Amino acid sequence: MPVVLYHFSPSPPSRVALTVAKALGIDVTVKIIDLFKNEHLQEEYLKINPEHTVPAMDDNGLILHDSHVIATYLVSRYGKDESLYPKDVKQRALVDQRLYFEATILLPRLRATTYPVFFLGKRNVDADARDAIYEALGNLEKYLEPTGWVAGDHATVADISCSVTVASLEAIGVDMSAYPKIRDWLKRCRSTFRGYEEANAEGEKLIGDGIKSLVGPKAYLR
Ligand SMILES: N[C@@H](CCC(=O)N[C@@H](CS)C(=O)NCC(=O)O)C(=O)O
Repeated sequence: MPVVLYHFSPSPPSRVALTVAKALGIDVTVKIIDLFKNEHLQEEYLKINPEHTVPAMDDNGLILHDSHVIATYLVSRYGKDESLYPKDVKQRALVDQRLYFEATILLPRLRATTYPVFFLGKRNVDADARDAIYEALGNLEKYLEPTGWVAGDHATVADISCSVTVASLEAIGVDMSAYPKIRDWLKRCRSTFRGYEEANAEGEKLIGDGIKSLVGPKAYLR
């Protein structure tokens, strides 16, 4: 039975799981959970993920519902080699560190500005929430300095996790002009991971157009 991904394309973490699956060439069945129609709050989905977030994954009875865990599981289970999630303890610790950076800094800072707009009727972006995004990007720019990848000397799942969220920040109107290393890395991520555009093009457009239509195209500019 193919791996099932519960997915909603505007959601960056959901696209992280799909991007990893496509990069690995895994046969996945995608089931859409439309957050705008509250499908994530239906009884049936709550049985799969009581935390009602996307993505979730069902691999023949193993259910996981966090993009970082899904990403590292898929590489460990289906990767032809370990390069996307190295087994070396020190290399892996660095990859984990950047995955946690995405989980605890990048995504929450994006979400702090988009969730209230999409779901609570807010129609602006607070300056402090906007500045927190730029602070995180400043740190990411530094992480990219040594090798051009976020963890170690080659592309890993941490690059997928961070780049999908950063590309979404760009799509909603965050100004990337001060971050040349991020801009170069985003381009490399798009061309390095097989299926990246296929997994992300629609969702980037939906989140970008959606947010810009509700708060205006310049809401994230300083
Ligand atoms: N840490 C989780 C975060 C997932 C998450 O926050 N997903 C959002 C969409 S971007 C969601 O499903 N929100 C619906 C809800 O919280 O009810 C992950 O990386 O998978």
